[in-house]
Amino acid sequence: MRVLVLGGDGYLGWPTAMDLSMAGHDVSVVDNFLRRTMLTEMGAGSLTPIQNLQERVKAFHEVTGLEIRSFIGDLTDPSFTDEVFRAVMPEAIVHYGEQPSAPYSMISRRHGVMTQRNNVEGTLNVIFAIRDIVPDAHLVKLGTMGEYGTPNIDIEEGFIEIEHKGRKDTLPFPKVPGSMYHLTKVHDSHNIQFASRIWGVAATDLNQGVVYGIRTDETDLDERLCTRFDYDEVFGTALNRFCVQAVIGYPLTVYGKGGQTRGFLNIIDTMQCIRLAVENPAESGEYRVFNQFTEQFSVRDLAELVQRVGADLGINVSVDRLEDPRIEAEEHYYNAAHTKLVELGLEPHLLSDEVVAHFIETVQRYKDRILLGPIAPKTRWDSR
Ligand code: NAD
Ligand code: USQ
Repeated sequence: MRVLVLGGDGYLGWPTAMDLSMAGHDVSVVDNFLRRTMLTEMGAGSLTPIQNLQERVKAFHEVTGLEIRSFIGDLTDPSFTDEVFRAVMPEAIVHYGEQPSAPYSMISRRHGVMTQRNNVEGTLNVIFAIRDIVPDAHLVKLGTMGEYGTPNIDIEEGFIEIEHKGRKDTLPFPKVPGSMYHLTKVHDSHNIQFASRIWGVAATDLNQGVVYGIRTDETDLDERLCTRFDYDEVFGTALNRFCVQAVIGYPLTVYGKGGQTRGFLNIIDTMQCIRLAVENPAESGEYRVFNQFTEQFSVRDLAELVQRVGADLGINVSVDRLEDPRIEAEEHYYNAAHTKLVELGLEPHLLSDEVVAHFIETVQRYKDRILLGPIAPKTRWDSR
């Protein structure tokens, strides 16, 4: 299948492009290097020594003999987006190409507006390009579990059956997102569902949980193929940060009470989920939603796990309870359905002491590259 991976230079996009290519698909990627630019703005950088996109594509060809085409440009530019769609004529589009950080979107008014424009406008251009150029293509869009927030009821997969004043309907599950970034994913979901309803676009909205991990089958082939790995307060995610902190003896940064519970998945399972979604497409006019995570943990659970595994490895890990820089529930009910990808064939790689030990050992290889400055949380939800 001809697959276009938008955001193909990113943490998840680059390994996905390689994974789909190895699975026999004809892969092209698009990126404007926004992620690299934002890390420079934050004075931070990837733990892993990543190559530029051109070098990655060249190294992948040398190692596997396979070609990945690359297009450099901005999805918020409609003529660039249309040009890429006409050049590739994709049958499936995997859309990762957005600003993915909740803290970044909360730094200032400028960062919030930029995030909303980048994500919502880019996705609108993708929707219109599908409508006008490849109307039979399947859009696989990365959304987030954070669209739902933390309601005091079970979270369903996209839709909920409601009985109201004696009448029943199945409607989109209520959304209560926690940042300007998470809001963009809600706006995207509405726009994509509209495109399915009105123009018949086939779409899969993947409400993904927090991803952890650094290695996939393809990144292991050659060090030049490694993916980026961020651990700073703005772009690093919880477990990834905790493993880096453990390695350098920095007390784990648990925000508030640490009862914040989220869905998590290994980067290896992100690859599996995308392949399953691409190879089992939605029907024309269908808008389906999968909750993409394999298990749920509180931030406190994760810190305790890293502390225990650290002790087994002879590392003394301490845990710091910091004032929560975000405005969020620090203890709450959380029970989210996640069966649809398993029904399609997902075989989860669950978190265990061995997985964390292996993860910490991989981080140790790059210990000398860790910068201390960007680790402590500075971005506050209540800043002006
Ligand atoms: P990332 O920032 O590494 O990847 C996104 C890529 O898209 C970057 O390379 C960036 O340069 C590119 N991009 C952004 N805006 C663009 C534009 N306007 N035009 C062209 N390219 C653009 O982020 P990631 O962690 O790999 O996340 C990928 C996607 O998955 C995001 O949409 C994110 O919201 C979603 N997601 C990530 C996680 C996670 O834990 N990493 C969890 C749930 C959902
Ligand atoms: N947290 C800490 N300490 C830290 C970092 C985070 O306690 O050092 C807490 C946060 O307060 C939050 C939770 O851990 O309650 C998750 O935060 P995170 O930074 O790991 O993840 P989040 O901001 O939710 O965003 C990440 C990705 C985003 C994706 C989202 C999935 O960056 O792209 O959409 O995970 S979800 O959380 O399901 O919305």
